[in-house]
Amino acid sequence: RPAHAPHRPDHDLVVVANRLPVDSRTLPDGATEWVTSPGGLVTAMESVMKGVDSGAWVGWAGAPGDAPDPFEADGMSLYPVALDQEDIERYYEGFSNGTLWPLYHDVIVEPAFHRTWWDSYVSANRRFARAAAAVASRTSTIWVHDYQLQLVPRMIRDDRADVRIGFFNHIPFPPVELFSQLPKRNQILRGLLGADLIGFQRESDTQNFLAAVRKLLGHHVDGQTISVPGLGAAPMREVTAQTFPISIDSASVSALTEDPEVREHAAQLRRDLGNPRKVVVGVDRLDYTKGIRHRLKAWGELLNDGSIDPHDTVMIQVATPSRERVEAYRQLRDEVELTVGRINGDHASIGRAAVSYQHRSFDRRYMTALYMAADVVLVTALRDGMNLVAKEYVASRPDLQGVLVLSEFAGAADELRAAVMVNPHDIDELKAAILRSLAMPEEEQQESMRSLRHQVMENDVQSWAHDFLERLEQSDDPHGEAKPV
Ligand code: GDG
Repeated sequence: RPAHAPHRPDHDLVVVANRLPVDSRTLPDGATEWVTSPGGLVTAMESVMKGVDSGAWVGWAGAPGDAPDPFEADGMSLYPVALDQEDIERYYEGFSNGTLWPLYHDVIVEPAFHRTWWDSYVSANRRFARAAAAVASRTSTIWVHDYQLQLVPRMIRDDRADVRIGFFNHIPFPPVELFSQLPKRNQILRGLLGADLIGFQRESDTQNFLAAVRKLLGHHVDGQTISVPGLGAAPMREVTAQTFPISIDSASVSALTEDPEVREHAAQLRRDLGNPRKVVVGVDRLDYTKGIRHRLKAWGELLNDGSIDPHDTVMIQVATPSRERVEAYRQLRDEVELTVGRINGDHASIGRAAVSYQHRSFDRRYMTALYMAADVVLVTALRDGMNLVAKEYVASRPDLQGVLVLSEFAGAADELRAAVMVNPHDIDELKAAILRSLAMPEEEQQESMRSLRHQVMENDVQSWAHDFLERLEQSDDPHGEAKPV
């Protein structure tokens, strides 16, 4: 389609995601400033793109209105996609975060649905697809990310039959019994099946997707291979669904713990808290999937029971602001802050909080310091695709100290078997797990952390991306010839 791109740039890898890795922010003098955008996807892909010769990233720059011109950052080309206020309300806050997000996370809150949201989802997906197709060369690989863009693989395929297309779903894929509730469910499945390879976090996600394709579309599925009938006279295509558990840039997180300034931050943090005996930490986007309320309930009860002494044990909860215009997130914030207020009202002393609650984001170095200062990290998600915080904590403990409490409902539970596993819905079990972690002897901590580190250091985000892209290369050659290496 030369109309889109008279001079098609030659990118080896084109990443398509809802957000660019940087957000534009307009300064008071009208100038534009670029800041790293939040969330797990950007954290993961940023380091992958550093290893690619000619990488492009297509995504939204985080502000409504016209898209800024394409620009270069960190050695890659960024192609902003425009979203206006209505797109943001309907495509992003609406269908993506009001319909898909709760439905894909086990209906923890009730999904809402409006047909206008769907229409906007379709048109926004088309805009991302066109932008990606316009910057892909004949030998490019296009890698589409996450639930906001599930129609994009098929839309690109319709436009550019000559490129390889991968899709990775960062969040869970629900059981077919839940997925079936989704209006437009078959369009979503067909959208995804435009890809050659569809990746999921956990084996259960892959199996749920395969079951949905079988039951709802009636396609033939053999192992992880789906036979997708071509349109008209086009031949049958083979699409693979496979599990690729995402990870973090483990070596660089681990290396940060050697940095004198980061070490000093960690020490200062404990001093600022009044040198408590134990520090317990939670780090989450303020999202109802993360189980923050369950965690606080358990913590509050432990203080009320007298099982924890607020004079020697402190909890820090970092709750990074997220989706603040979506009603369920406003409600969650109110409930969390009410609970924190109550706990502190009952148990804090002047000058020392029982729960130090931080509704803001910190830089990466400070986050590492926080993990280094944490005797226990609580990951109590009610449902989570993977949960990178769990892996970051492990990578931050080359000293082999510290205990990870991990929900079995986080994808990370499939790999991080040596953590203290919990069902966060069972408050008594959660309380017992916290007490056990606080009392765990050093040798036991070492043993568990050694095993966790082995897992996290061996399986980093670079190997995740490598495995995915290598598998994608093995899919049918779109040109019917060997691909130049
Ligand atoms: C989605 C899936 C999946 C948090 N607060 C701050 C901060 N963070 C960083 C964490 C971590 C990332 O954000 C959050 O990643 P998670 O994996 O915990 O969760 P989601 O944002 O929900 O991510 C998730 C992920 O995609 C990747 O596939 O694991 O299941 O839901 O890296 O450290 N970073 C900084 N300051 C903060 O205040 N710098």
